[in-house]
Amino acid sequence: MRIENIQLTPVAIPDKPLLNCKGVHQPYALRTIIELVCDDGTVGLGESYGSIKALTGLREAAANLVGLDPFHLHDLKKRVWNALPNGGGINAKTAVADHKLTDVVASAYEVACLDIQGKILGRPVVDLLGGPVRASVPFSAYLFYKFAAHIGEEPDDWGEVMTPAAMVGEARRFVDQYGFKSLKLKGGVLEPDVEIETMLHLRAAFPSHPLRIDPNGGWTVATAIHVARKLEGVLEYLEDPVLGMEAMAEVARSCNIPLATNMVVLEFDHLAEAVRRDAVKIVLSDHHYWGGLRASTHLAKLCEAFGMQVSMHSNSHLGITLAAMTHLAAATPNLNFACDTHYPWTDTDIIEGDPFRFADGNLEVSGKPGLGVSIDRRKLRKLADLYDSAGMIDRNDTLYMQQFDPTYERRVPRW
Ligand code: GKR
Ligand code: MG
Repeated sequence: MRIENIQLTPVAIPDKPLLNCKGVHQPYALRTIIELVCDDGTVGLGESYGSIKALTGLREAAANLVGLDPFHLHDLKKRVWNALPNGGGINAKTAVADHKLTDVVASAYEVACLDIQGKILGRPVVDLLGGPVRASVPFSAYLFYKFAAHIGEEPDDWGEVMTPAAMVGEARRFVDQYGFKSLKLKGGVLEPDVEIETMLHLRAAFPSHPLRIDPNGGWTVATAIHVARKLEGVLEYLEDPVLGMEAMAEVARSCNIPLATNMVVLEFDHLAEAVRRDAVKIVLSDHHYWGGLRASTHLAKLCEAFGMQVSMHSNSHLGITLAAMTHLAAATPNLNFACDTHYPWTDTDIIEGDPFRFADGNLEVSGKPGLGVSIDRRKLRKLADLYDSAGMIDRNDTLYMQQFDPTYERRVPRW
């Protein structure tokens, strides 16, 4: 059995004006939907970034994958590396972290190959990763400060969330609607003391929910230490308070909260330095750049060996990604934290049938062959048309923020 044809469809997902330390989410988040079609008609699905560099890399590698046996994942990696000799990163200059193009492309196609393998064997992807260690996977509410509306639009039904009290309202809605039992706040947006107050309000309103805050490196070392000391005993972990391994190590030495990251440990090569400097206690895995689902289980094993823990990172995404995350989380024994997900912020999907529904904050692991999801062609067309009409090829939260506030400057750290 061989891969015969590769379809790549860039899509634009309507998004909300969610704030982070670099600006505000634009009206659309970009993704690429991947379909690998085999000579026997089996189709493997994947989902990856939609930035122009990622899309171009996926396109450039596609021709090299024709003829690949979908069970031969080492060959897949070799073909991707051969197709992209100049590699490079995928993110625009306005991002604060970058991911290697070869890792991103190999990861995206690996998931689609595993979907094919599962379909051929009649087994869910979780079984290809060692089988489930849990029947359902806990996810965390992902809280954002937000503007009421996009430029030129009416307020969305979440309204403006720019105060500690309003954030408790947002969290309440997530908890009531989806049953999330863990809360993560995207920080680095408001004055650090207001963000501390927000966490304290959340603690008072949800006394038994584990809490985290992630300013994406938006704080100086001094600010991070100030925040960490105020929130000792309140947070389960503090995610990327500062940029860079040395700065993370300094913060880690000065507080009693474990530090987590999806910004300083992005590749296997970064793990050794993180361990040597004792800079992080928790690495956030993400199958979109760690090399796919199998490599992400290897990351978890390495973390265990080094006495670190693993959690799971998310960007704006659709249901194929969520299905893959759920299989991976179900097959990762030492994943002891609720996974991040942006999915509830996305009011639309391209999968057939109903979108995923979190129950008690959890998703059941599908027992269907492969990832257990299929594409609704009409829904895919709609988001592909949106991509064509949106005229966006990259994410730029800073540029969009300047439409709200022309004096806004991108500064990381900001506070
Ligand atoms: O969606 O604004 C956002 C997040 O800041 C996202 O871009 C990050 O990649 O959620 C992510 C994180 O944990 O750093
Ligand atoms: Mg993060």
